[in-house]
Amino acid sequence: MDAPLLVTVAPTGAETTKEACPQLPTTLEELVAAARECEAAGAAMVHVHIRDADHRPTLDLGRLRETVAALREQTGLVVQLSTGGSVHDPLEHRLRVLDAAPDSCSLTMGTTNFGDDVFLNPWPFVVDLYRLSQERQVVPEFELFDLGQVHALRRLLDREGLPFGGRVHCDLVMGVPGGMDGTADALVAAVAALPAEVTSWSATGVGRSTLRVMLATLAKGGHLRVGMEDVLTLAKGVPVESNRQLVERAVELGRLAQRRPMAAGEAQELLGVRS
Ligand code: KMH
Ligand code: ZN
Repeated sequence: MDAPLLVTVAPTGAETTKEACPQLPTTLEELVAAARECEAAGAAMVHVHIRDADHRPTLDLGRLRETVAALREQTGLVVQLSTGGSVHDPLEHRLRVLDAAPDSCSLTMGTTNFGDDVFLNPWPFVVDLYRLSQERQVVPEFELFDLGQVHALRRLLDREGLPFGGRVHCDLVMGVPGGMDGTADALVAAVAALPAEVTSWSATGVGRSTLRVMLATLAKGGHLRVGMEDVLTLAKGVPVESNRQLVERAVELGRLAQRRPMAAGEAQELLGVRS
């Protein structure tokens, strides 16, 4: 029987403007519609960044709560809120994201140069966020932008124990200018270094690394994250029109690798989120 494949969709992100990409889902209605389409196409988890009324990134708690409620009501997807936010969000606002009580939250394991900006994740912040996720019973997805962060994950688990739910899921975010390169070689090195406690992992390749990271991930038996947070073209000069296209492509490549898209219920079990 084909092995299950978790497809996570990251539909919006915090870096692309609505002006640059009008098809980016930035309103709650657009986000929910994209999530529903992506679930129908085979996604089981959604990684969420939200925008304000002017389509700018925000961590407004009221909007976050409304978003979690709408996604729970209108989809069966595992709802993961970003605690990374945008590179401009203060650390205390990023901690507050857990007040919106998502199923899962992203948790980046270290500071990364992010293009011309800095994505700040000092160790004390990582520990505070991790302890808060344990206390609030929110399952973290450890985001790993470089090999040093893989080692930092080992240190965190050694010192602070397992996450809520007892599973350890991480996502290799590859190809960010400042992080690890989006290549098969880098992926193999990162996977080889994952701590023994890791129970599942996915990867995403940013920009033009997206396809080679996807193919390398399938070859190594990992799961996939795709979406307009990470890539805006299907091929050179061919813009992505909807997140659904990216999920469909991931599901199709998965089928070729004899993997079947996991349903949301299976993803809950895989990740150890509250059901
Ligand atoms: N927007 C990036 C600076 C996450 O969601 O946790 C960080 C990011 C990671 O997207
Ligand atoms: Zn994100």
